[in-house]
Amino acid sequence: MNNYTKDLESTIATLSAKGKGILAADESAGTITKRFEALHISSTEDTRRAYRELLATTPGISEYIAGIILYEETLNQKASNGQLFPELLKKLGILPGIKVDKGLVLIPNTAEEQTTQGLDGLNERLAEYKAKGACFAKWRAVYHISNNTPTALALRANAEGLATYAALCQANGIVPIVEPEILIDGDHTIERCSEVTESVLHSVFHALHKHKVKLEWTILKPSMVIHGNKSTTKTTAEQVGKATVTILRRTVPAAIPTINFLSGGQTPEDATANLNAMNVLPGNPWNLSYSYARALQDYCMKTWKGDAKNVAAAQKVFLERAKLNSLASVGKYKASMETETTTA
Ligand code: 5MM
Repeated sequence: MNNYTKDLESTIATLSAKGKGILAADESAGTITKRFEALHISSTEDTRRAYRELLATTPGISEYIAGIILYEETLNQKASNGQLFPELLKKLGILPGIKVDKGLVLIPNTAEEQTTQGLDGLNERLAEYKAKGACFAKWRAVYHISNNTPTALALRANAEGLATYAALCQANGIVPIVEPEILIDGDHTIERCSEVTESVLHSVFHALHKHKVKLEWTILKPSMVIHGNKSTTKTTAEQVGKATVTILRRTVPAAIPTINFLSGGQTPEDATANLNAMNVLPGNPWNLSYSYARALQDYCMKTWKGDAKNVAAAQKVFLERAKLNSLASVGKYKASMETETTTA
């Protein structure tokens, strides 16, 4: 027990609420600039602020979104009404979170495998983010699938990073989102993805145990078990749902209250259908929900186009997409619910 027990319990209860998920709006300046430029939207501090404000202030969104992961720039920004984002979100019934990793670096002497940096000074940064209102945090580790990767070295380095970060978060009263992302890039089969996901999750939970991370106050944000985006063998939502739940049951303790998936480059419709397919399976001990960035935002950003006159239309598209994912998180989504509004 630490002084922050009440904070951690209250944050995890809010983020695990049935039918709700998390919005990842923590794209670093480089990533959001790439997304904006693809749509001919200029990326400035102000356009990034305006876009994040559009998402946060979507009328009714707190029914489907319990928390938003912010990038540090947004945590320190004021919305157009003069309120700082963390304050604005809390008033809207949404918990503010913060991405705390500092991106990926190559692991020398490997086939371009990567690990995540940002542990130096993290304790101090977490205390500062907590004082600024952040209730939860996110750290992403990345794994590449090939015949020879991920290597044991990459598994160990990334698991240690995730667990060190998670323990520091809890010591500062912040709920950690532990995000081991197995990239969808490649021609691998769903079977190979199953094998890799089992090894990755096993190594992550072993490290969390060694670092005495309290699983009851931890959120897992994994990728789904799915075929590679260049694979010639495609899989159905039912196959993805079953394969993902099979591996989660082998590796993730029931003490984890909620698993919130990343979308990882799947289409918005696939990410929703695949999540639904997991939730129609009986007997899952955890809440299975979403923490999508692209799958929640893609159609919304395309509708907005950087133009203030499109804000209401973009918010409508975002709300509809969030609603469909909320339905999928309780196994009540059907492909026939997709309309032109949800797909813009
Ligand atoms: C928002 O994208 C996050 C990574 O951003 P940077 O590469 O700019 O640091 C990423 O961690 C994201 O939160 C997750 O991958 C989920 O996003 P998707 O688009 O996969 O749902």
